[in-house]
Amino acid sequence: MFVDHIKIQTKAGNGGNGSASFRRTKTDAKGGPDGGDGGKGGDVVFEVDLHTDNLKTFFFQSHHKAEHGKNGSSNRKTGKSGKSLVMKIPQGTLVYAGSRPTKIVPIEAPDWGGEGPDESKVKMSSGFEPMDEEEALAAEPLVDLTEIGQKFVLCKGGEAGKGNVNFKSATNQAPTETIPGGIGEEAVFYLELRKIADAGLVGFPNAGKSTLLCALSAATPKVAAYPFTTLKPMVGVVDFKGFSRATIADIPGLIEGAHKNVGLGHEFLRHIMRCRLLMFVADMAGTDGDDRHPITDIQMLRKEIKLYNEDLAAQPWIIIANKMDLPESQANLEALQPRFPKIEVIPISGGEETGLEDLKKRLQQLIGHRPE
Ligand SMILES: Nc1nc2c(ncn2[C@@H]2O[C@H](COP(=O)(O)OP(=O)(O)O)[C@@H](O)[C@H]2O)c(=O)[nH]1
Ligand SMILES: [Mg+2]
Repeated sequence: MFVDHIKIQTKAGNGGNGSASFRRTKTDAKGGPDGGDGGKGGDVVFEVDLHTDNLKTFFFQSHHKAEHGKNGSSNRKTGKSGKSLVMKIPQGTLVYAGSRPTKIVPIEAPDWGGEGPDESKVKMSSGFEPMDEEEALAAEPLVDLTEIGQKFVLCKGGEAGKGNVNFKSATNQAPTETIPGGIGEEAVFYLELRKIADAGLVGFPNAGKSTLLCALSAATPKVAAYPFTTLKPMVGVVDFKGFSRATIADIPGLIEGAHKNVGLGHEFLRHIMRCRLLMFVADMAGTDGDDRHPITDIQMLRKEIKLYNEDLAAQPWIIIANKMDLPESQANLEALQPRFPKIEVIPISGGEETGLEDLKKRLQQLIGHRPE
């Protein structure tokens, strides 16, 4: 399963309460205040991870909480801070606010006991007011997470409470005053994985990918600036009849052994996942060497993709049978289709620009959409 957008709800830990306590020993029956501070609540944090390529973990669990801080105790003992929850997310994740904060008003309830404020005893609004998806996505994202290791705090943990030891003064030797721990933030977010294009071209070098992309695109394909990749995808916009279009990416780098991360293999595969449709371009004449044949070319490419990731292998794909202007191509086409009986094969010549109208019609049905 490949998940590229999802809604999540997160809650940071509450701060632990400060303690109200007085030193009591055999020799000192009326000791001063010794109530320690609470611990800080844990944050909820995103961290960009090289080995995470989609948002599927959030599909199975949409609510995420960090730990509460522990309460302070006598003997000036500070409560332990709550552990932050660090969640791994893929490069190119856009984070949108999905809620607005509302005011949290804790009532006075110093004796919460246990760990952190007991929310049933805290009078507060829910702390956030959810937005609907349309409203959330219309706004600018909060952050575009592009660097491996980059972190982003989604919800800040509550402040640590203060024990009565802090409130001793010349005029008050026995303060009972404490500050309860702060409430950890809670919020909703929409996550979206940046898509490179609607369709991605996959093929061996010289299969004719660049030529095809130029022939299909209204304007010359542009090198897309994707801060999260060292590959330089060329992205072209294909205009269809009516008010509809699609983007197609030519991402260089897929070679045999890509799943073992030879060359830029992994990087290629990670990014090709972000296309809705994979277009396998085959040189039907097998012009690129004596031992090359379009059937084995496609089989090898499919194998690379399967070995890398089953999710990627399950994504929709078609075969573009290219270079049909060359004499050997027709016989190879007749042999190819029965080998992939469930897969649509579209014969074209990118060089001669034949078959492109039929290809465009199919692409419109498969990936056409209104301009954004
Ligand atoms: N005969 C023929 N040659 C083509 C066709 N499409 C591309 N070529 C040639 O094949 C070579 C490789 O094309 P290119 O688009 O650079 O392939 P890429 O490496 O997959 O991007 C070039 O010499 C093209 O002129 C085609 O439909 N017919
Ligand atoms: Mg090329």
